[in-house]
Amino acid sequence: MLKLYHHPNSTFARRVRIALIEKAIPAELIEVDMVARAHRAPWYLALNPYGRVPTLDEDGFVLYESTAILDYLEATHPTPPLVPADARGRALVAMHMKLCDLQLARQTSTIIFPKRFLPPERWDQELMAQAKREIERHLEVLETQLQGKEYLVGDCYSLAEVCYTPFVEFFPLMEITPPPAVAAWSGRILQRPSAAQTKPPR
Ligand SMILES: N[C@@H](CCC(=O)N[C@@H](CS)C(=O)NCC(=O)O)C(=O)O
Repeated sequence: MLKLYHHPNSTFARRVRIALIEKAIPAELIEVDMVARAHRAPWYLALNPYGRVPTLDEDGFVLYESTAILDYLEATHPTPPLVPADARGRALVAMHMKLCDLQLARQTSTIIFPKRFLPPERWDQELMAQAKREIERHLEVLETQLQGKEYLVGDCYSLAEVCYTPFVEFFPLMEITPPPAVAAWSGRILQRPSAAQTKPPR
């Protein structure tokens, strides 16, 4: 049985929970009590030396990094597919997954971690404003790519959308008004049952 170490408020772990639901893969979800710093406890560091969630454990095979886990689930549970069949389609999905991490996830964390978990006097407003500008620039690129399309690649919901879902959730908290095609696309992906069932409590 597959085990997933996660936290309900974790954006990166949510990606994996979404894929598990989309693919109807049975898994035991183990909540790591991050408030109690269980992710820094020796037992957890023995699994994932970086002390982050998600971590997957399948009969002793341990894997961390959400995108690596998503690729593994796709390889081991190819139906229903979350990547296109052709090489170019797959490469485009990989490109979007990477760009989501580089151009949105990192900058989103800079803004939402303080907003969700720290009092305003501890916010680095300058850093947060810079992150917001970077996100807005990235959304302009996505806006162009999404013209006339419902999804980023091959016009099918894919791992690219799985990666983006937890981060587009926080446009309102980040006070970001996405351009129209990005707004429609985010609404579409947030409406999926897999997104609704994994919505973070906070
Ligand atoms: N690149 C990692 C990022 C994972 C990550 O940063 N997870 C956060 C929760 S959303 C975490 O565990 N943070 C705890 C820490 O860094 O101490 C992935 O894609 O899995």
